[in-house]
Amino acid sequence: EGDEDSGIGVATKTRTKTQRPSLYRVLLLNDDYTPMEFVIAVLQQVFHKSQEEAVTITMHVHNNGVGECGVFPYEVAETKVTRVMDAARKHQHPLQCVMEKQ
Ligand code: NFA
Repeated sequence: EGDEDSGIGVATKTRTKTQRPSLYRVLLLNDDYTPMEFVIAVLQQVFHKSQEEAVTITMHVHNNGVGECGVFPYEVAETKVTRVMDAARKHQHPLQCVMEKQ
């Protein structure tokens, strides 16, 4: 007659907290001078938007002052902001693109 198992044990499994990458919202800001067609082209080329999506976002920014182009991990967001700002500078448009932690 052996001793009975008490049924009480010590949990030993390590539960590692999953590390999810921080996400950043990339935003376009309205201004009075950047041509609509330039903004539409940037949204298609940098953010892989369709013509229809690009027009919708451009009109949203135009009407509301700001609009979202997408949500990305930090380095991807940073690269897209740089591409937009480089294109705007090259064409001497005042278009501003920023990122913010989601
Ligand atoms: N407001 C600009 C214009 O009337 C168009 C624009 C849209 C600029 C979105 C910047 C962002 N030409």
